[in-house]
Amino acid sequence: MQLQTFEAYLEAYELSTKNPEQFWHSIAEGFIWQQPWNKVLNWNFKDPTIQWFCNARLNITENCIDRHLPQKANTTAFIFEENESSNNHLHISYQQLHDEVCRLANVLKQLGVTKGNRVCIYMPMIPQAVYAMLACARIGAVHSVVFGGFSAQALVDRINDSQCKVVLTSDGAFRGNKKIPMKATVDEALQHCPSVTHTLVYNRTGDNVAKQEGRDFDWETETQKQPASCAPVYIDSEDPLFILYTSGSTGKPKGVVHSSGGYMVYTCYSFLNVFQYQANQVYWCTADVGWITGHSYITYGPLLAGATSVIFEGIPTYPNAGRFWEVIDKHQVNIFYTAPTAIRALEAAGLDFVKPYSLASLKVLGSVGEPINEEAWHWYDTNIGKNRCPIVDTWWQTETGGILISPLAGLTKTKPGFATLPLPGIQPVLVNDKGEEIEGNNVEGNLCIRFPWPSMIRTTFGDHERCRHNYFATYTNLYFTGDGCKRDEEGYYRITGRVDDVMNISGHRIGTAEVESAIDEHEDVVECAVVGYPHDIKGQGIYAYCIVPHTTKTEAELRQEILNSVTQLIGAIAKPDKIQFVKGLPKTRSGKIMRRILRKIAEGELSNLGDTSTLLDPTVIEEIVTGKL
Ligand code: 7RM
Repeated sequence: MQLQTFEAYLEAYELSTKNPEQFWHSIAEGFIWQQPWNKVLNWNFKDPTIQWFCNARLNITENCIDRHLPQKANTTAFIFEENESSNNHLHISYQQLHDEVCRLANVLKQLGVTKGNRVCIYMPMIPQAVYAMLACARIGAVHSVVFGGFSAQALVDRINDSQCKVVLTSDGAFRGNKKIPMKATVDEALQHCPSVTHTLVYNRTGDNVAKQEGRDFDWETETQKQPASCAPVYIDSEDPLFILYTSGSTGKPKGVVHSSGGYMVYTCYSFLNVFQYQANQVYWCTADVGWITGHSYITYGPLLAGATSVIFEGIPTYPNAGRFWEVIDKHQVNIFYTAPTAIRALEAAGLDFVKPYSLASLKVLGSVGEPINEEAWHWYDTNIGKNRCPIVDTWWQTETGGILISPLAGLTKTKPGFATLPLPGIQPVLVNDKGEEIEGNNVEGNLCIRFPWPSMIRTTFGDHERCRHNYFATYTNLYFTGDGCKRDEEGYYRITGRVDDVMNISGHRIGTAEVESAIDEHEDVVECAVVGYPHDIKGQGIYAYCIVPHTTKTEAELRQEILNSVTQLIGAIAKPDKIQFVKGLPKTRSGKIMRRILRKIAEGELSNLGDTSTLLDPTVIEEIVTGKL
């Protein structure tokens, strides 16, 4: 399954495009299936219908855990590094992982959860979050992890959309020098979530939290009552494994649905090949389990590969900006996978925070979530990798389930800013706005994928039409990523960023429409428009233009209230960096806001606003430009 040379990659790539079914068939044979498939692939992008390993049955946790027990019962699956550095860090062996997951799965059963039921997971970055995902998968339940930074309202929207029955949470979370309430947020949300019958609350911070008799149960009390074994429930390869909500160009986040069999095969394959994980190495992905990176490359990929990984509860800058480097030395991390925004923030903090650490254990560095600028790439390469660790710039999406375009560490020659080449099985295509394929090298276009891969999105929960419309309708017979992309003279891919109304703030995907509708909730705001603009640390910042014709408040008061509204409706990650009050917005005669112009202004490209002749009232531009923040 693991490619050893660049030539082997080229060979695998060729086979994977000439005969994808044969290619994936032989990779899938490396897993435990309760029942084999009778057809590798059944698909069309018109509906879309995508089925991998048809009619096979499996349980992914058997592949993540049980399969490793004969050899690795005492091998560490996770090293838990707490928010506050301590010497009693926790090593969780594969056997312990097995026992914890089984006990929790038994509790879920007792709470009435059965195959196909949805379970919401709203947890800090602690091992229990991973146990929670696996416990669901153990019994065929579908998990929906909601990032702990989302607000009660965001939780309500996600719980109700997929009708979750149970919520797994904790009293609170440690985050740097702060304690973040979680159960209180869940309580607030559950006033509006009739589908939820029970919660299970893990005691992390020890804070006193309200318990509703009959509804809320204590995690440890309940798990301790259960036996440490639970037979895996076998499900169809195409039965859903999880739902993960992600932002698109409308105000309502969509529930991306991932399957079980295909997702298993691809996350394991991509993990082993991109990072070139070797037995006994220590791997650390700094993502939160609330994002797809946490799902595929903290929980499933590494466990499927039998790896040892670090789970980190803290933040990069607490107690100081040397925290990542301290943890790398402490646990002798070999493979380190993080986001450009973190790299830029730590670069800004200065090299004094890097100097105390040797970083000699590092072998491979990874980047994910947004384009990595060349400067950050070189800083990472020089100061962290000491010019001896390949950097894998991994391009992928919530919808793709796994890494699609990336160097294979040590095999593919890297180039700063380039995600380089597609993994085996991935057929990228660049198209122009008419949907015509742009062939050859040294070209630029919209990035699409021509052929299915095992971990791709199957549907958007409860709304298959939305899935079709969003990803498969823009260009006939292609999956459209929403990203712009260049292919250079040697065929290397460089992702240039979103071409739709999705922003990427510190690697978090946020729709402009979501932020707009949160701002519009303010009673004095009659209309607003939100765009992303370049930000030194975050990659993109949020720029909001608001029309407030009548108000009794000062601008400072209004700004604060708008920020509060966004925090309440979405979460602090979506707070605008800049709010400009304007009299009007640039609109076409048909009333459409011309974001292109607003984006240019926010970017500071004032001399080159493009064609403004179709504007209803060109004078608004002048006012906006004059008032630019
Ligand atoms: C994994 C993840 C997806 C969007 C995607 C891109 C951007 C992600 C890279 C990247 C340039 C990269 N999933 N993106 N990785 N852009 N280079 N290596 O981030 O669903 O949250 O976001 O992120 O725009 O479409 S996501």
